Amino acid sequence: MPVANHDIAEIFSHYAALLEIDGANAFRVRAYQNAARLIDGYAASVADMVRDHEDLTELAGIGADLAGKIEEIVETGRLAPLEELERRMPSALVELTTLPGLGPKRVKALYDALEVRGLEDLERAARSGRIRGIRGFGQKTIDKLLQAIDARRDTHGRVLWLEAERAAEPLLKRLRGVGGVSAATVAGSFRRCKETVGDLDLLVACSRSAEVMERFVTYEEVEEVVARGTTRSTVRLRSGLQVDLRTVPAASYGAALLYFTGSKAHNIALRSLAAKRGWKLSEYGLFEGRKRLAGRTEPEVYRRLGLAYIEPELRENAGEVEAAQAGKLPTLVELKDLRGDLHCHTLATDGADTLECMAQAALERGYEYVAITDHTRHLRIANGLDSRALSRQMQAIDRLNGRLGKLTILKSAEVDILEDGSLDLPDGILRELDVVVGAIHDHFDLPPDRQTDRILRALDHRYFDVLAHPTGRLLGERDGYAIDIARVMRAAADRGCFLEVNSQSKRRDLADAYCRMARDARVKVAISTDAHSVTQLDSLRLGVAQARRGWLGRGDVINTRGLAGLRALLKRR
Ligand code: DGT
Ligand code: CA
Ligand code: CA
Repeated sequence: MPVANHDIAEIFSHYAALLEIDGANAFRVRAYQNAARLIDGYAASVADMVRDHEDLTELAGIGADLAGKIEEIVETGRLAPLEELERRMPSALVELTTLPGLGPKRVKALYDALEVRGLEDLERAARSGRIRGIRGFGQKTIDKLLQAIDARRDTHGRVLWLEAERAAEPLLKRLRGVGGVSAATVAGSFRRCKETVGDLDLLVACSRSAEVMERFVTYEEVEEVVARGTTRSTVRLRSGLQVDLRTVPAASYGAALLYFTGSKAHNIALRSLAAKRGWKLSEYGLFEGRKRLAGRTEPEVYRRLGLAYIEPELRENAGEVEAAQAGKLPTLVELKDLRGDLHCHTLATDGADTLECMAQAALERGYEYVAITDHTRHLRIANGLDSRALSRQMQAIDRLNGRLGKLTILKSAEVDILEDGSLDLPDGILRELDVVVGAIHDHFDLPPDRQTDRILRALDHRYFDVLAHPTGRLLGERDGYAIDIARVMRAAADRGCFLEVNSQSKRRDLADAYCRMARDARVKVAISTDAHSVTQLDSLRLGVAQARRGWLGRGDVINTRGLAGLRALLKRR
């Protein structure tokens, strides 16, 4: 199997992180970080390029040294200098740097002074008070660290949805290739499109189970066969992810799919509904005594129970069963409803592709519009644009527009919301933009009322349109900043502003419950990718899944409008 771009990128970013802890030169660290981002977002297979002896130094930011390292990874699957470094320093230190208040320097200090080699050591050192002796570690910092360690433990062993998909796809393909298999899919939390997935639940409809099981347990990524049966097996993959496989005959596929999609709470609600009629619902079907009433497909089971079909994203027993009974389920937004993307970056700041490439990719995806939202000057690490640089980009957009078929590039920026709630660019240039997206990128620790006021002040700005990643959470890394989200929503509704549903796998921000709150507060959302490369434009489906989990319909989402309709919504200024 050729090495995937993503794997090369992970090795580089891991190497960069370890180098940084080791105190290496900042430019060197940056070079590996940039290379990781570039390769991860690159559309063609870098491994194929190596195989075809293409010149890797043609890629932006890749010099001869990096090119050599890429070749080494592609050819050997390893990187010798990284392994050398790992002999001196535990890899797990990298994870520690993602905890709040623990930069690379502090992690190194803890390692040198207290031999803190990972999360467990850190927790012990923090609880025992030994950490107090190290410079910069006051009780407040320690309390925060302990909280973060707890949060980490909660998500421990769960993976982001996108990682789960990456693990599932080759496995599904493998099982679909077995004779007699009529359907194979992933059920469980994955099918419900939760942000994170505990394990994968594969379901296969087939006539010959034994062969399917054999193909499953001999999959090359399997590290351990945890349990093996004739219709049910569990394995652990090399990545640590567990996978359950269940095989069923085609006649009960629908009932089994329903059962293994869950959630458990949803299943229980359905089962009690069946029981009220004297029926029994199980993974084998819906039965009256021994007579099967339904089971081949999911819609058939719902129909027989007197319910409208409930989409997997809604199956959390959060009112969906009652709504289905009353015929009051929302018609959920779909990917094909979206007419464009309102948040993406280019090479001008921290994106990996040029304006032209991003626009071309938007055109290829059939969009009517795409907003180019590069960062602004306050965000130095992303090379944020000042007014002059943004003006130049706007001129470039003017030159491109009209040459890209039906696509319109919207002038925009992801403007930093400064600590006092003012915007990072002067009104003169904000006025020229088609859409103003605003975001918080620093001072995450303000007290809740100040953080909320900061956002409200930004929303008050006459040119403000969309609040990007409204809570700033990063799944498995940090909670969102403390804000009064209900107040933010009321303010957005009053001012005619919009909230973003950010599609990045790690963000999924707004959370599903907040999407639902937004709908109740009559605030519309923009489903956007925040893409930093052409390939990331495809994560729009994750934002759609998130909006669906939050009960949002097409009408709740501004970028389901055509260009004229969108402009009308943005017109309040
Ligand atoms: P996860 O893996 O933690 O992200 O969450 P799920 O929802 O995928 O949970 P999992 O893998 O334990 O089970 C998959 C589905 O199987 C679950 O959503 C519903 C069903 N299920 C599992 N255990 C039970 C149970 O005890 N009762 C019922 N009614 N359903 C169950
Ligand atoms: Ca699961
Ligand atoms: Ca499971």
